[in-house]
Order: sequence, then C-alpha cells, then structure tokens
Amino acid sequence: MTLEGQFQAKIDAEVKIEPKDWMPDAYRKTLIRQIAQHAHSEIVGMLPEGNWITRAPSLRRKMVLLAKVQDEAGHGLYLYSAAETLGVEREDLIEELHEGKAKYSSIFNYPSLTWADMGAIGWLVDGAAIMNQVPLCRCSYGPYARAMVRICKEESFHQRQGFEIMLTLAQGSEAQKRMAQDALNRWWWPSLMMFGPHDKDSPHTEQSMKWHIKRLTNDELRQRFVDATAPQAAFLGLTIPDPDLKWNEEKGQYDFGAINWDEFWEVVKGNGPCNRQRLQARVKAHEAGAWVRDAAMAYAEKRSAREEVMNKQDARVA
Ligand code: FAQ
Repeated sequence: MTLEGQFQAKIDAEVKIEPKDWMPDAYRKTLIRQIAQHAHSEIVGMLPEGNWITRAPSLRRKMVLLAKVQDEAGHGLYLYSAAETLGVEREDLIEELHEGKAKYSSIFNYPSLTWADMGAIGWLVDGAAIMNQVPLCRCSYGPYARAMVRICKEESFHQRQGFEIMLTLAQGSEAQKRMAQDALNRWWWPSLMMFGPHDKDSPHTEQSMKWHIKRLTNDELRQRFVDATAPQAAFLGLTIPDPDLKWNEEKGQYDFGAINWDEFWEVVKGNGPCNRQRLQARVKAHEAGAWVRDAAMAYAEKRSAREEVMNKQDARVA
C-alpha cells in the first residue's frame, strides 16, 4: 500500500495522527491553516468583550467576564502550541495576522455596542463555537483534538454566562428587553455566517471530511445551531430576526432565511465594520508586550547558561 493509502487507512480506523507520524503535505497545510485561523480567532475574539470589562454592571459580572476573556487567551495559546507541533513558528503565524495576511473568524469584526452584546456573544457566538468545536474533539490530528477537549468545557461555561445575561435582561425593564432584542438582531446573522460558506461553495469541506479533520459540514453544523437556538430564543421571549424561520415538521428541523454572503465575503476580505480597528489593537498590544517577551527570553538564556556551567561542574566531579 502507498504511504497515502496507509495514512487514509489509519484515519478510517480512527487512529489519531501524531506530530512525528508521516502525513501528506496537504493534510499538514490544511491543519496549519485551520488551527492558526482558529488561534487568531480566539485572540482577536478577546477584543469585543474586552471592550466591556471596565463597564460591567456589577463586580460579579466583571469577574465572570474577565475570566471568560482570559479563557479565550488561553485557548489561543493552546492552539498556537498545537499548530507548532506541525512545524511552524508561532512568531510567523502572529506576523501574518498582524500584516493582514491571515484569516480569523468574521464574527469578531462586528462592534459590541451595549452590555447586552456580552449576553448575545456568549449565547450565540460561544453557542456557535461549541457546535463547531465539539466534533473537533474527534479530529484525526491528536494535538488539535486534545486541545479541543478543555476548550469545549470552557466554551460551555461561556455560553451559559451569555444566556444568563440575556435571561436577566429579557426579564428586566422594557428598556432592558429592548437592549436584549437589539443585540439578538445584530448578532444573529453574523453568528450563522461563522459556520462558513454553504457546503457547495466550501472548497475545503470535502477533503477535510475525508481526513476526519472536520466531522460535520458547515451546513450540517449551522442547521444544528439554528435547531438548538430557536427554542432558547422563544424561552427568552425574544424574536429571531428572520421572518422565514419556521419549524418544518416533515424534516424535523427549522427552515431559515437566506444568508447575506456578500456581507460575509466583504468582512472576510477585511472590509467589515471593525477589521482595521481589530488589527490595530492586536499590533499595539504586541508592541506593548515586547518587553515581557524580551525579559522572558533573557531569563531563559541566563538559566540555560547557568545549567551549562553546572553540567560541566557535575561532569568534572564525576
Ligand atoms: N470567517 O472551505 P471553507 C470562537 C474561510 S472561535 C472567516 O468552509 P474550512 C471562540 C475559510 O478559512 C471561532 N473566514 O473552510 C470565541 C476559507 O479560507 P482559506 C473560530 C472564514 O476551513 C467565542 C474559506 O472561507 N472557530 O468563536 C469563515 O474547511 C467568543 C472557505 O471556507 C474556528 O476557527 C469565517 N466565519 O471551514 C472566542 C473553528 N468561514 O483558508 C471569543 C475551527 C470560512 O481557504 C469569543 N475552524 N472562512 O483562505 C473550522 O471549523 C473551519 O475552519 C471553518 C471553515 C468551519 C471555520
């Protein structure tokens, strides 16, 4: 059997691929692309919520939001580490992001205008992220699959905290209800876009499914998300901004309206409402953190020089 044949047989038998195993170049490239985009999304994804930490309405809300944003930083770091097992350098990936050459999730290019957006992001954006990421725990590449286990546990807490904010607002004053509805109106369609283009327009899905990188297609995941979220909106007493959203008894799932793909591709190309602002914020944070990286490197160098001296001394004694 060819190397490719043996590789596919392993995948089909659900044996995980590990960093030192042989893998086709295209498999490695696909994983680097997806994991790096995922890592960038977590890091850029800290910004819309980071915007509200200083304005959280209570100490409890502030603590929870702070913990969530810190989790997102952690997810970015695990994911950069997972990408590094495929032979790329984190510095290079970050440089590509800062130069505007790398993609990250379209959703994080929308502004967070009110406190209710913290609810909508947790409920819808983390909800969509979980729907997409739980199947990735079964991804064929070991380091990515393992990183996803903890990430999904944390995403589940994030989704709950968002839903709880929405519930509080939906049961509050008329003004609070309006704020919750307005946030749902603005975040609903961009959340559906997170799952990527329709399967027929998705260049990577077919191969990624064969390699068990993706376990469900973009459209399958989007449908599951709509089916799970529509009853939650009804429970909140809020209206999903889609006149075509209807339960289809025959299919046992919801029908829903057409997505504005022109808007999606504009955002992906860098022309969304906040793309420039997001990248500027990341570049600024990276530059401001240069001294931390320098200090860590200086410490690491000093430590390895000291260890070298001690090893020489040990060798002499022996
Ligand atoms: N935005 O052929 P496909 C989170 C690109 S993390 C921008 O379908 P694929 C946590 C795609 O890259 C959210 N670009 O591609 C959080 C490709 O371009 P390329 C991120 C998109 O890879 C919550 C082209 O379109 N999650 O939310 C998008 O098979 C709250 C063709 O697309 C992940 O990254 C998009 N929405 O499927 C943090 C999960 N969709 O590379 C803070 C892992 C597609 O050829 C707060 N990733 N594109 O230039 C995946 O599951 C997949 O990569 C998909 C795309 C499903 C995103």
